[in-house]
Amino acid sequence: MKKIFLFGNWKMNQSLRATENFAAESAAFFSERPGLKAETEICIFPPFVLIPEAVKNFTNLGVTVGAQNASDHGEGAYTGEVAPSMLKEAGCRYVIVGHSERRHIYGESSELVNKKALNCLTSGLIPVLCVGETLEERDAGRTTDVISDQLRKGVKDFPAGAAYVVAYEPVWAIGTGRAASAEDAEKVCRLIKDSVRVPVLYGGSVKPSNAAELFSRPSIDGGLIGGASLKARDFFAILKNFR
Ligand code: G2H
Repeated sequence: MKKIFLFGNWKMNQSLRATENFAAESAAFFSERPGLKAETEICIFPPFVLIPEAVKNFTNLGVTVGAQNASDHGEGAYTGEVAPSMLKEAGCRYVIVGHSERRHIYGESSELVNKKALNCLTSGLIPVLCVGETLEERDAGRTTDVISDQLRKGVKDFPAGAAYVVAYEPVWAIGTGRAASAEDAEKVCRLIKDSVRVPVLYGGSVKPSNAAELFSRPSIDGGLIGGASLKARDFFAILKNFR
């Protein structure tokens, strides 16, 4: 049975109280299904300020914590930035880099995403490199080219054997309720897996009703889940429907 990655990207949501409640509901879920932890890698990506609270509450449940972004610089005079070394010290294991909201709202280029990813690797963090095409690119038949280009630039100069994860998130499926079909997602995830041979996640409107079909595809190792990760009930329903 393949190991499933269930990654919850909270984006700019939640609070101290919500983090505590989420942990309490997770504990209740795991006590009902004790075998599940061994088959899954669960990570929650809260906003920076909630990371210490998440680490405090989730670590003993076997749920890891990650960050949604990191600086391409080390410590220094970079107002508003957070260095990977700080995230590592705070207890993070993974860092999302190149999420489409960073690329499209904040204008991050593949070159910057690559610098961030390399900086995370140097600090012993596992980058979750996001790639994805826009609707315009898909309609123009450019999906393969766009994904290959983002991937090639994103992993440039990675040391051999570097630990990382790729998340395929078609931009048109993010937060829209319109997920890619399992067949389309599998096609792109296969393309990625054939080229980089690391875990590949699908993201974009994953929910309890479509997760089982997506995750049962051979090249999809799990999901990066936004909206449906905000409530523990929905997040674990995704897992329940699959396992
Ligand atoms: C894609 C995803 C999480 P959602 O951004 O990264 O969000 O599941 O809300 O589409």
